[in-house]
Amino acid sequence: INWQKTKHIMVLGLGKTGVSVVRFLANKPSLIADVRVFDSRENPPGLEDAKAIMPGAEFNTRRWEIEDTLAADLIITSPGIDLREEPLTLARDAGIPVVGDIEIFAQNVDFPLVAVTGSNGKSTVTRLVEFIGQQVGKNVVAAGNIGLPVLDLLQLDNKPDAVVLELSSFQLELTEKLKLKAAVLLNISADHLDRYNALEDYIAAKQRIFNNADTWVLNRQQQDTWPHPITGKVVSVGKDAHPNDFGLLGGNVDKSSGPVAITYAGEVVLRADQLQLQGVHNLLNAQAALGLAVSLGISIEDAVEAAKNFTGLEHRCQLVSQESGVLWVNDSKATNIGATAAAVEGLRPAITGRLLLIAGGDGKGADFKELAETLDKVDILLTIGKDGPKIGKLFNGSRQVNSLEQAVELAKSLVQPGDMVLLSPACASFDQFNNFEHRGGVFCQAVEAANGNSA
Ligand code: UMA
Ligand code: ADP
Repeated sequence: INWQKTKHIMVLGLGKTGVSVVRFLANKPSLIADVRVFDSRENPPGLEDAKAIMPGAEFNTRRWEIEDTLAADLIITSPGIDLREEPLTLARDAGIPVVGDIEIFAQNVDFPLVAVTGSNGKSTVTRLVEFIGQQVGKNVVAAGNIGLPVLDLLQLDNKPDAVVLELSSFQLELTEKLKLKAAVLLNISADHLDRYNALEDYIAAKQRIFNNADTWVLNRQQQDTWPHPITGKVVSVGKDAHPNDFGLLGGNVDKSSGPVAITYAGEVVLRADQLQLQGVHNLLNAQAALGLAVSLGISIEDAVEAAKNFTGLEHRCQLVSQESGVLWVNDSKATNIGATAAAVEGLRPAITGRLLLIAGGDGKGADFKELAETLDKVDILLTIGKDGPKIGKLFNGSRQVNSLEQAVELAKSLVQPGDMVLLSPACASFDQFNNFEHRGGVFCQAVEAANGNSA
C-alpha cells in the first residue's frame, strides 16, 4: 500500500474491524487521503466510536454502490463483507486495491507472529498458545478472528513478545504479505458455503495462511487440504502414531476407548488425563498448539507443563453439570457439521450410558447428509430451530421442539444416570439467538433450572 499516493480511502463495515481501521488511519501521521466509511445498517455498532475517533471522515449508513467503489483508490473491507459483490469485483477489475485489516497489519508489524486457521478448533488452539506463552513468562497476545482486531495491536504501549493470530477464511482471502514464524490449518469441514461458490474456494482461502510461513503445521488425516507444492518446514499432527512429529498413542478412536497420550518424536510428552480438555479433537488441538509454541522458541517440556493448566473455553465441549450422574455438556460453539462430529466422536468414549444430542439452528446452506454417520453414535436426537427438521430427517424417532428450554426439559425427562446430554447444534445460532454465547448461556440456565426443579 502506497499511503503517499492514496488520496481516497473507502472503509467498508463499521463493526470491530471498521472501527480499528478508522483508529489506525486516524493515528497515521503521513495520511493525506480523505476517508469515506460505509455500513449498510442504519445503526452500525461502531458508528459513534468511529465518529469520535475521526471526526473528519465521511460516514454513510447505506449500501455502497459501484460509483462509490470506483471513486476510491484504496478499499479497506471488513471480513463480514462478501468480495463477490459487484461493486467490489468491478473495483478490483479496475485495479483498485481491496485489502483487509490483516494485510495492513502485516505490512506494519515488527513482532513475531504465528497463526491458526481451520474450520474448527481455532479459538481453542489460539488461546492455548497464548496461555502457554504467558505461563512461561512471555507477553504473548491473541488477536484476529478471536475478537481483538489486529490493527489495535499496533497501538499498544507494551509491545508484545509475540502474537497468535486466529484467522478466518474471510480474513485470509485478502492477505498477501503476512509473514509468519509458523502457521496451522487444523482441519477443513464444510462451513460458510453461503460465502463461497465451491468448497475448493474455501479451502484455497484457508491455505493462503502458508504463503509466507516458515513452519507449516499440517494434519495427517486431512492431506487433501495440504497445499501443493509444500515449501515450508512441515510439522505434522494427527490421530495416529508418528516417529518424528506429533501423534497419539493407544486407544481406538472409532471403538470404545480414547487415545491415552500425545507423543512428540516418538516419546510420550503428555498423557490425555493430564490435559483438562475433553475429547480426542482436543488432543489434536493440543498437538497443534505445542507445535506453534515450539516455533516461538518455547521448549516442548515447558510448553507441555503449561498446557496442563489450561482449562479450555466456555461453550466448547464444556461440562456444565453432573447432577444425578447425568453429564450435561455445552458445545454451543459447534456451528458446523465438523464440530458436532468431533464432539460426538470425541466424547462418546467417555460415556457409559446413552448420548442425547440437541442440534439445529441455521445451517448456512450445509448439506446435513454428512452428519448421518455421526448420528449413528447418538441414541436420542432432539432438534431445534430453522434447520432442525433437516437434521431430524436423518434420524429415526427424532423430535423437533420449539425452544432450547423445551429441549432441555424434554431431555431431563428422558435421561438416567450414565447418560450425556450434549448441546452441539451443527448450526449457527442467529435464527433463535444473538450469538453462540447467548445460545450456550440459555442452555446452561435451562440445565440449572431443570436440575433445580427436580431436586
Ligand atoms: N456489513 C455491511 N454489509 C455487509 C456485511 C457487513 O454493512 O454485507 C457491516 C456490518 O453491518 C458490520 C460491519 O460490516 O457492522 C463489520 O462486519 P463484520 O461482520 O466484518 O464484523 P466485525 O465486527 O468487524 O468482526 C470481524 C469478524 N466477523 C466476521 O468475520 C463475520 C469477527 O469474527 C472478528 O472477531 C472481528 O472482525 C475482529 O477481527 C467473528 C466471526 O463470526 C467472531 N467470524 C466468523 C467465524 O468465526 O465463523 C468468520
Ligand atoms: P473455532 O474458533 O474454529 O470455531 P473453537 O475452538 O471455538 O473453534 O471450537 C469450535 C467448535 O469446534 C467447538 O464446538 C468444538 O467442540 C469443536 N472443535 C474444537 N476443536 C476441534 C477439532 N480439532 N476438530 C473438530 N472440531 C473441533
